[in-house]
Amino acid sequence: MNTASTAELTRAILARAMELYRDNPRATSWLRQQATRFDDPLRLAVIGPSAAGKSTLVNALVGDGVAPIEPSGTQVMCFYRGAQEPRAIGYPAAAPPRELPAGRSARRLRIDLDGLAGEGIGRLEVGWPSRSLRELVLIDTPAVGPDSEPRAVRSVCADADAVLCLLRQPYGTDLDVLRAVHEHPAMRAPVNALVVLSRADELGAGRVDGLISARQIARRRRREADVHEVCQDVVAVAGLAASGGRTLGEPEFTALAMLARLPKEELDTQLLSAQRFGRGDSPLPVDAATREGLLGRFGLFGIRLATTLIRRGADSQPALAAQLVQRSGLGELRESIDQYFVAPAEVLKARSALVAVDVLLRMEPRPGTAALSAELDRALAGAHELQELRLLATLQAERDLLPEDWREDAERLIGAYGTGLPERLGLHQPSGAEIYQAVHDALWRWRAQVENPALGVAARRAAMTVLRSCEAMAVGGGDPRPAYF
Ligand SMILES: Nc1nc2c(ncn2[C@@H]2O[C@H](COP(=O)(O)OP(=O)(O)OP(=O)(O)O)[C@@H](O)[C@H]2O)c(=O)[nH]1
Ligand SMILES: [Mg+2]
Repeated sequence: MNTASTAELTRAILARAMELYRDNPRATSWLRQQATRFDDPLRLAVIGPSAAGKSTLVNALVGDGVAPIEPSGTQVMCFYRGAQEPRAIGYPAAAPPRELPAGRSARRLRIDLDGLAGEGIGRLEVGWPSRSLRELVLIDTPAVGPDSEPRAVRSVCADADAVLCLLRQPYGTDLDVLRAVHEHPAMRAPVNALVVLSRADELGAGRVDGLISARQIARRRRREADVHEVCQDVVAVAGLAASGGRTLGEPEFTALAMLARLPKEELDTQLLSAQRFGRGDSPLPVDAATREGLLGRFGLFGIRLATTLIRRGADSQPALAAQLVQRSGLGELRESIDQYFVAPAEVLKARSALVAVDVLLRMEPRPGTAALSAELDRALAGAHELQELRLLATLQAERDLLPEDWREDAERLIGAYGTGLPERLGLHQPSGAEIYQAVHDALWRWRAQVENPALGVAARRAAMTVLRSCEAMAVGGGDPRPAYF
């Protein structure tokens, strides 16, 4: 099955809106922007309160030191997109965009902001060569917390198709930020938000095994109703250790390996506090400037983790880098981003465009908007791919909604492991006949569940969505006998 139907429907609605507002240049330009966004990769905003670790996580995801960029000390929206060469464009609030000198050295972005001195900057666009930016545009955003105006929260998310909301505490009011994101009626269903328990090492009090408990907290939280209502998944990530791992240099590995050779108790004592580790008269066999550098790049926890991993056998720079990425939780976060955002990117982008048209119709009503608005509501409510995303989130959170075997079958059929026919059917390079048989079997299985009186209402509704996915496969799978179904 593909997502052409939702995408086509969206393009048609955009075209109708364009026609409706053809005499309004501001509205037309807004609509044109929405249309061109379809060709962009999915835009993912990293949001959260001050010092939550947003810029650090952006670096971890990009794999280089690109954030933060703060012209004259102000936080601005900063977009990172894939490019052949480093480049940067500043968008002053009241002047034309300006190209800024930008380059790369020692895996860091070097950017000259002098050309913007004294100007209020609206946003910055950075082009950066990174494999991770092929499928995503990442947005580093100014801090918003539970005390921020909902309008401020929505403005940092306005250009995003999906959000990573960083929280330092698993409980408390920080989730209110996500509630504000979902305030728009069309945004209610949380199909485009993940919560990241950032700085997860601090939840585990800095112990090397503390990340295990942070991960358990994340797992528990993702099943709780207040969280499930606003996001699809909760992942614990120690962002500083992750970004250190992704950008680990050979000299850093050498310094960490020298530390790892010390007797464990001796090193542990020196790692009790940043102050002790950084001391000028420290007995450690690594000079003060290098230690200072390691502290800034990895934090105390990152150094503890890295030296432990080296002792346990990660004895080369690539081995340690890979282990740091995995242990820090970044690997799991990437998997969630792939599953929830990258795989259904087309649907999420279509959804953003529909919501944007909806906003315009509400702000600038005129004859004809009511009919288009009704059509748009139908599109948002009826798009089957969106229903699949909602059901995936529900099945993740409500593990006992369906019996385990059925749940796994349902998750696969609605696209949890990929939206192509073989992935949905769990077949490797299937023949046409195998596809036909598997779709046919799935249809009968799920038709029976829809009518199964032993299931509750919610479970039967879930079964109905799965059945619709099976029906779509039957029609879209190239079967020459659709009448059979
Ligand atoms: N212990 C620990 N510290 C972290 C982690 N991630 C970031 N930090 C530290 O937290 C501070 C803030 O990190 P940033 O990445 O700048 O946070 P931010 O959310 O972008 O901050 P603002 O943009 O100023 O709101 C820095 O001193 C980081 O070194 C982490 O995973 N663990
Ligand atoms: Mg920042």
